[in-house]
Amino acid sequence: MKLMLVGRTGVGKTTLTQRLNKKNLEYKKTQMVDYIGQVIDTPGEYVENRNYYKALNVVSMDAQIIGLVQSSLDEVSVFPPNFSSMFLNKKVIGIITKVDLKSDTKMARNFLNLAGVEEIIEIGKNCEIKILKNYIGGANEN
Ligand SMILES: Nc1nc2c(ncn2[C@@H]2O[C@H](COP(=O)(O)OP(=O)(O)O)[C@@H](O)[C@H]2O)c(=O)[nH]1
Ligand SMILES: [Mg+2]
Repeated sequence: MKLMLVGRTGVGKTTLTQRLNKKNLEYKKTQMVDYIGQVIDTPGEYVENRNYYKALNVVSMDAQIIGLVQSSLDEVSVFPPNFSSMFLNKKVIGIITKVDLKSDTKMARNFLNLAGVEEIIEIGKNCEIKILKNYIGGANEN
């Protein structure tokens, strides 16, 4: 299954993409949509600027799971209420990053629930990402 990551610049989408692909964590700002293995890493601009929502929607066609990525540190959210409804027939999950820096994820959970995610997964620098690996690796359908 393919997982598309959506979230503002700096939340940790590329870091997670590289971890899921066991790549070296060399820093790289995503300028375009990156297809790396089963992960689609999208630029922050796609969700920061509503003019790009259409592009996000087109790219989402290749994915079965959409991960809305929110940092536990952020006190604002780029996701409007019910943002998940824009992805028809997709499993939309929330991913909270940087829980190693701030373990209180109440605010991030609230933002993601408002956006309409089905489920929330918390990750941090040294924590396991097995659940996400299972999602994309699981049945290995395409
Ligand atoms: N402490 C901590 N730092 C993280 C985590 N995820 C990403 N970062 C850092 O956040 C910064 C931005 O990450 P990046 O993956 O480039 O974000 P992107 O713009 O969403 O692709 C980098 O310095 C990462 O090392 C995390 O879970 N914990
Ligand atoms: Mg990036």
